[in-house]
Amino acid sequence: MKVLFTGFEPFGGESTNPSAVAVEQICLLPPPTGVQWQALILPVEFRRSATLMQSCISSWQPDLVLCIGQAGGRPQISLEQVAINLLEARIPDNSGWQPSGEPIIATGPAAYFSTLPLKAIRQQLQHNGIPVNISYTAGTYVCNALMYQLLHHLSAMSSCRGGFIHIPYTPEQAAGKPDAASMSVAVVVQALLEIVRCCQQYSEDIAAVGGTLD
Ligand code: PCA
Repeated sequence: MKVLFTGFEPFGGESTNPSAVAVEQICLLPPPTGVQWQALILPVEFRRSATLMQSCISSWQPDLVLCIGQAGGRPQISLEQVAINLLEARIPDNSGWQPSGEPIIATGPAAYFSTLPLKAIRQQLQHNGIPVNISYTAGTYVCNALMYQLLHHLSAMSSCRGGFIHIPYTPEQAAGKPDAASMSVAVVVQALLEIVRCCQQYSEDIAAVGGTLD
């Protein structure tokens, strides 16, 4: 199984983005038997992030694409269930573009669902003592747009699964922010490893009750 991880460059005034650090760190570890992995770091730009990811998918032909981004302020790993066809930027992206109220793909459906076995992953992370939820909103910024464009791209390919995972602030980022929850990069790396194992093990999701609206 070939696994492509993507992470993002820093944005929004932060000097680091732990999504990039985590995907680079996991790819330095020996992968589980039967797995090859690689990491791609993407710019926080609505259009270019998806173009770069899609050209990597076309050339490397992964079986699984796990896109990671930061949702600072969330207290747990968020397994995103849904990406919506909407660009609504609270702040400009790193190219200076600040779209509002536009579709990502004018002819695309309103939403796409993750094709990862989210409930099996949630169970596995909880079993390993890692805070996690299934989230029904990936926001309306670059992460949602990347997830939407990923799933649009994969909808034409039957053999590749993909989805998006948001991660909290690191303890270092949270240190200057009152009441901000955090998670170390080491725990995020452990979570990513468990997610890959789960995707190896489960071709179908398990039955369980749902997620939360954040
Ligand atoms: N998080 C942003 C974009 C890049 C990132 O890491 C988001 O949630 O849209």
